[in-house]
This record gives sequence, structure tokens and C-alpha cells, in this order.
Amino acid sequence: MKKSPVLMATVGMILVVASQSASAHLIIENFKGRAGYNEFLRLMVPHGCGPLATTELRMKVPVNVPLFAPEQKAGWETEIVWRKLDEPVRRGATMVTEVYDEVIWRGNLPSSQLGVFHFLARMPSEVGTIVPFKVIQKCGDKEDRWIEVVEDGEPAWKMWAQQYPSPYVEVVEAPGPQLGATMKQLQEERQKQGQGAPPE
Ligand SMILES: [Cu+2]
Repeated sequence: MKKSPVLMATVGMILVVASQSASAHLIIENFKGRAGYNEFLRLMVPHGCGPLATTELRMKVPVNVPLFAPEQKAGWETEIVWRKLDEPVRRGATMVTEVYDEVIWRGNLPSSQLGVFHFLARMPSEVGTIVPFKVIQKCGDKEDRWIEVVEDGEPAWKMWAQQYPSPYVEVVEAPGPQLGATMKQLQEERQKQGQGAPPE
């Protein structure tokens, strides 16, 4: 059958729409984190597994993120999974024997709605680092694994050439210390005020 121009145009539009929805992946809002900052980040879940509602999200906490806290999300069960270290490591004044491994959110998110999952994460200090937050999205028995990353040293945009790119942030230069002063300045000020060490 000879295709009419109208039909061709319609087919073209469907392809465009389909590829647009396919590229609305799971992402971290803004894709950016300031070096060394405690950032409040948002995992955006714009769709389910095809038409299926999302019932669980498992997000991996990268090893170079030393501080992490997920929001307690209304209507969702939030679980943190810890990982025991082979050797304890020193973090500030304390010895750490366990680190964050994963956060699991369980609930129900219709495929046509945007889910937003907040969390706090401390950024590494090296500018240009890509910090992936790999996510397994479960929709009942089906799952989509948003875990693909690029090789070290590749530009961040190449993440979008992957079929199931991991949500990520790229570490960008901080405009200055997050608290407006360096740790040394703060320590001096604490001493002046006769304050002890701050709580962890
Ligand atoms: Cu998508």
C-alpha cells in the first residue's frame, strides 16, 4: 500500500513521542552536586515499568558518599540497608564499622505520575566526579535496572547514550564553603566561645 503523506506524518509523530517518553528516565534533579557539600537531592521517577505501577525502588549509596539520609516519605515504607566493613575506618573522631549500602522505598506509584524521593548526600570533593545512584525499579514481578554507567573520565552526557542509565550527579565546583566559613574558622570561633565539639 502506498503511504499517504498524512499517514507518514502521523507515523513520524508517534516515533518522536515514543522516543521522548523513552528518554524520560529516572534522574536526579539538576544532575549536579557541589564539591564537598551536603546536598539535598531528589530522585525523580517519571514513569513505571512500561504501564506498570512502581512498587519498590532500591537505590545504591555510592561508597564515596560518606553521609546519607533518605526522607521518610508519607505513604511509603523506607528502609536503610547497612553494609559491614571488613576493616573499621576512621571518619572524623569516630571509628566506623558499617556504612550505608542501600535505601529501599516500598509503596505504590502509578506509572502516569511523577514520584519524587528526597535524600541528603554528602558530595565527594573532586570536581568532575560522576556519582551514580543506581536504582532498581520494581513493578510487582517486573523490574527495570537503572544501573548503567560510563567509564571513568568519560563526560557525563554519555550517560544518556546508555539504555538504562543510572541516575547520577556530577560534582561541580563549590562557590565557597557550605557554611560560609572554613572548618578551621569555625573551630577557632568555637574555642573563643568556649564551646565543645559539635554533635556528630
Ligand atoms: Cu525513561
